[in-house]
Amino acid sequence: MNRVEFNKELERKIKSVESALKEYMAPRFPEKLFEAMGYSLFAGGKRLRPVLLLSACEAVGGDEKDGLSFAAALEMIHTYSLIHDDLPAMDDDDFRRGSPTNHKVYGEANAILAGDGLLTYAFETMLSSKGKSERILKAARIIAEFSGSKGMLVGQFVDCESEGKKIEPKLLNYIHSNKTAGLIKAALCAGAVMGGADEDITNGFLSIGEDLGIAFQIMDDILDVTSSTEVLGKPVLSDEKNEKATYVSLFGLEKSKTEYENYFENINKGIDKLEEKNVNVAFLREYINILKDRKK
Ligand code: GRG
Repeated sequence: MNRVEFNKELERKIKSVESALKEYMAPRFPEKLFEAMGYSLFAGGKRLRPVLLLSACEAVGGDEKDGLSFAAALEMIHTYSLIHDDLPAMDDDDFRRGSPTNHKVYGEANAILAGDGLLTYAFETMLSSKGKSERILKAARIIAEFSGSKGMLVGQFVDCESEGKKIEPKLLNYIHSNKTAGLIKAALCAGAVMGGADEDITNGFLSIGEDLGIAFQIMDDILDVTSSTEVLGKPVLSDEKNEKATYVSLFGLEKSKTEYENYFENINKGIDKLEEKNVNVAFLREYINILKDRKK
């Protein structure tokens, strides 16, 4: 797949996700609640998790329509997590995706409800999908676990509990293997399941998701100290403000960059293994390696 074909395909996938989200989020009563949910959902996210989900689904021979409602639902869950993470009780941030945070516009109570609304609506969306019910139930369960009791929620909890404390690298990895990698693993595994992958192939995606999630967090920590508010669309140096241990604060900038490279070496080995098992990894490989150079 050359760069022109890749760009065209990426654009097409993002457009599909945008129109699915627009359809699901058509205004309804109470309008203000759906407006608050849509405000953050359509604030300009990269749509990373939906694109990963669709790529995994197609890589194992599935069709885009098999994964689309799950891709949209996962973006709803991701957006809920950002709305709640920005609340005064958590990171207390004023800007996200280049705009004022949800609670700054709609007030704290409505922002909590908008997040709750996106989370519950995500499950309504997944479980209303058309397709093979066995796959739908399995993929919805994967997303439930990685968003909650075996993923993001647990990581966020331990992260909040660790604020202001000196933590060991092992705990930092535990936090991000759950918090940030949770939804990335959910994207790849649920996409694979919706595309009809067996256990062995799904586990291959799981291991790529684990490494990609941690690498994604390492870059987030690097950008927090090296980028600017204008580029990121959110405040920089926020980890220091919140007294959060990060890869950079624990290992320094240079070692964090080396670790980042190591994770990508592993990710590419994981992709090679899937390719050997006849998974069509062409788009996924290109996408993941473009993500490596992300600036925001
Ligand atoms: C509230 C249960 C709960 C969890 C919140 C994910 C999270 C947990 C908090 C966000 C903190 C953070 C900035 C983590 C770094 C990784 C991350 C999730 C970055 C944002 O994701 P992107 O870069 O954002 O995909 P866009 O805006 O492009 O969607």
